[in-house]
Amino acid sequence: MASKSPPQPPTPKLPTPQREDDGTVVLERRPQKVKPLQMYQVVVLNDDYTPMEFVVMVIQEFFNKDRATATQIMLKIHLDGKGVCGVFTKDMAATKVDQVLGAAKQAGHPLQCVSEPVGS
Ligand code: TYC
Repeated sequence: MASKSPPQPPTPKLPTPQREDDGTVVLERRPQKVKPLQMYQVVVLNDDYTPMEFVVMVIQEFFNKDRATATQIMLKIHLDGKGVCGVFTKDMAATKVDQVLGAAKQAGHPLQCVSEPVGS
């Protein structure tokens, strides 16, 4: 069955090229109207009680990292106090935070996790 094509973003209107007497083509600069999507980083925090192995498992499971990468990130958090596990849209970052906090709560660990806008 033929399905409807998804909605397309508006096509940007290009400035009309102006030709000077000497043949030079002048294009007016237009300000960019589409602002870049604000992305959010999911930051996991260190604590004194959550087992390292649990943090590695969480990073592997919810941030799709292999074991070696997850271990590196966990050790960075352990040493620096916090570390970025991934960068997402606002909704997806909130979902990741919920997943991490839910898994930690279920396992009885105090692991904390927040999302914050990238670049601020
Ligand atoms: N500091 C914890 C320990 O020594 C390990 C740990 C690492 C805990 C990273 C939380 O986000 C964390 N058991």
